[in-house]
Amino acid sequence: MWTIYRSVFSEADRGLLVLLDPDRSDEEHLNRLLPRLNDSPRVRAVLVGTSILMSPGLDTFVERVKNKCRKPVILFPGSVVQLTPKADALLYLVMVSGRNPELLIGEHVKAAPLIRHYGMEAIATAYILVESGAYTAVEYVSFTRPIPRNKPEIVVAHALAAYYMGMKAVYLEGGSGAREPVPAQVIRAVREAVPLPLIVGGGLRTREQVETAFQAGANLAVVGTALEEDPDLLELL
Ligand code: 1GP
Repeated sequence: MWTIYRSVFSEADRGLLVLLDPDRSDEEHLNRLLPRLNDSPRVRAVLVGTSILMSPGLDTFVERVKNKCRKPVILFPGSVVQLTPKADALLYLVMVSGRNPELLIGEHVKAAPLIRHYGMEAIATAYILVESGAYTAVEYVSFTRPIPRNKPEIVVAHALAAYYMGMKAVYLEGGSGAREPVPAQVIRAVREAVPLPLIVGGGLRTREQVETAFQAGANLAVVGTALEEDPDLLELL
């Protein structure tokens, strides 16, 4: 147990998580992107997930990813329908920034027997949505409001609560395709208050933005949309 957590999540280190949306990753895209991940020491793991899964065959998708890429594959599920035993681990996301009971405990109860059956590593992760300058899919689908981006102290209170509850990581999320990434001052405030691996994602498109997140204290930076648009960007991140 905790093999993936120990190898991928570290409070003292920095790395990239590459997010694959199964609905937006066709064979050509996988062929262009995945072999490069093997060669990149910065890439720690592949995340697989989306807000609403439109296409069937998640098992097959994860198998295809694993056939082409040696990095661990971690599920980043929008709901319980996005579980598959083919992955190496699961971000057991608790959307602590919202007050939607389904995303605080409901989906988790539905998923728990399957996780047990699969023998899968479930990494309890405080998922905190931060306002990013635009209305995002995750805001709409989750029926939650993001925390204002100019209120780091509110973000800190949520992250601390998750830490005291025993969660194993914090994910600061701007939303896929966010206009503005999570502000450095928010990342820094959480880093100073909470001794947990810190994941930051949403709207990261350039090396400068990724470095800003790392400098502020992120351990893992998630990049999805930018690599969907241009896999060549990986070398520049
Ligand atoms: C979304 O944080 C991830 O959940 C990645 O966002 O698609 O904007 O890179 P992007």
